[in-house]
Amino acid sequence: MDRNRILVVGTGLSGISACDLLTSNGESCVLFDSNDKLEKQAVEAKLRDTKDVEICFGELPDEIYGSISLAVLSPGVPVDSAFVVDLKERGIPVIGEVELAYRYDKGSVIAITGTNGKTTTTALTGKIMSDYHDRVFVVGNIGNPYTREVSASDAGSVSVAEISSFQLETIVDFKPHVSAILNITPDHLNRHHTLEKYIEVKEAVCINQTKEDYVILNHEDEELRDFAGRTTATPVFFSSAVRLRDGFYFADGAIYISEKGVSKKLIEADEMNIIGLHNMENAMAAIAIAHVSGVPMDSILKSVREFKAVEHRIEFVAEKNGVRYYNDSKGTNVDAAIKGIKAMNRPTYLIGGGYDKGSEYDEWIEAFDGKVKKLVLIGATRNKIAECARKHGFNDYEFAESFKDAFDICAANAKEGDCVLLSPACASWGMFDNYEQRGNIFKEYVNDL
Ligand code: UMA
Repeated sequence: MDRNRILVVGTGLSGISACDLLTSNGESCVLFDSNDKLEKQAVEAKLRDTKDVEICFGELPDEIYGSISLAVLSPGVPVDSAFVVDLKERGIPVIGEVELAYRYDKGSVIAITGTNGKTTTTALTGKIMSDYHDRVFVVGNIGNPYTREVSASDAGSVSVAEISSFQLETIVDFKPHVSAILNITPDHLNRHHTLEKYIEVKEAVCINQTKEDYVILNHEDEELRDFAGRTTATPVFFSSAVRLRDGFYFADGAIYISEKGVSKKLIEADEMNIIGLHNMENAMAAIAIAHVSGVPMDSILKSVREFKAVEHRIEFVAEKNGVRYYNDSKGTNVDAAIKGIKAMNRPTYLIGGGYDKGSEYDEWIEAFDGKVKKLVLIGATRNKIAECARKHGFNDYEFAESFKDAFDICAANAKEGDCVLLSPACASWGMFDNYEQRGNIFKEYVNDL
C-alpha cells in the first residue's frame, strides 16, 4: 500500500486545526482519537472539510498503519505512550502540531516558554507586536492553535507563540528567531517523569537557533543562567533582583534597560495595569523580545502602558459584602499558586486541589504566611495536600464535596475585609475541561451571590 496519508492524533483544538491545515494543502488524513466514546458526527462537524479524512476512535485498525507517511500528535498525547512508541517502531516519523505549523509558516516566529507567565508574556508580546506590525498572529498553548493561523502567513508576518513543554517534545526543525524561557520550576512531572527531563524539554526551544537568533532568559533562575553559556542562540537577560550590566532589570519600582553598564529607566510599575513582581518579569521579557525584534522603544512602552491582565490570572472578579473575590484558575501548579497567594493582602479563604500531576505542595503551604484563614480542598489531590498541610502545622483545611460546595464554604465564612481566592495549585482536568471553564464557573458563582 502507498504511504500517502498523514495520521493526526487527537480531536481537540490542535488535532482539528492540524487536520484542516493538511486537507487545505491537498493532503489525505486519518484523524484518530483514543477516546472511543466520541461521536463521529460531532468530530466531522468541527472539520473544515471531511472529504479526505478517515476518522477512527479507540484503537487504530492494523491495516491503516501501512498507509501512513507521517504522524502529527496533539500536545496532550504523551510521546512515550505505547501507541507512539509503536508508530516509531513501524518507521513512521512523528512530529507535533507546532512542528507541522512551522513547516507551513512563511514568516518569522517568536516562541515563549517557561513554567509560569507564558500566557501573560505571550499576550503582552502579541499586543506590542500587533500595535507596531501589520500581520501578527498570537498562537499556541494560549488556546489558538498555531496551525489555525499559519495559512495566512507571509514573508513579513510574525507569529507570537506560547509553547508548552508538551509541544516542545515533538519539534524537529522549529526555529524561532526570538525565544524566551521565563523560568523553570517543577511541573508536569507525571508526563516528563524527572525535573532534568522537563528542563531539557524546555531548553529545546532554542535547539535550532543560531547566534543571529535571540533567547531571552531569566537571570534569577540558576538553571537558565547556566544555560546561557550553553545555548547556540544569543542570550539576553532580564532580572527582578540585580542591576544587570547588560539586559533589562527591575529596581526602585521601575524597569531599566542597561547596555555596557549604562542604564536608562524605561517605565515605572505604577504606569502599568499588571501587578506583582512576577508580572514585572513578564513585562521585561516582552519588552526584551520586542526590542531585539526591532520594535522602537517608544512604541513598545506605549503598548505596555495600555496592556491589561489576562483572564483567570489573579483576576479580580467582584467585591460582595466587603469580601473581594479573585479568580486565579490559571494557578495550575505550585509556583503559580504561590504567586497567587503572595499577591493577596487580606485574610484569605483559599480554594485548592484538583488533578494530580505528581507535584509536591510544601512550598505552597509555606507561602501561606499566616494569611490563609481556611484552605478548602477539592479534587484528586485533596488528601495529599491535607497531609502536606498537617506536616507544616497548618490544620485550617476542610474537604468540599464539589466545586460549588467549596465556593459555598468560602462565601459563607468570609467576613468583610477578607478575600476568597481560587488558586488551586493543580490542573483542572478530571473535574473540568480546562482551567478556563473552572475560572468561568467560579466567576458565575461570584456574580450570582
Ligand atoms: N488524546 C488521544 N490520545 C492520547 C491523549 C489524548 O487521542 O494519548 C486525545 C483526547 O482524547 C482528546 C484530544 O487528544 O480528544 C485532546 O488533545 P490535547 O489534550 O492535546 O488538547 P487540545 O484541545 O488539542 O489542546 C491543546 C493544549 N492542551 C494540552 O496541552 C493538554 C492546549 O493547552 C492548547 O491551548 C491547545 O492545544 C492549542 O494549542 C492547554 C493546556 O492545558 C491550555 N496546556 C498545558 C498547560 O498550559 O499547562 C500544557
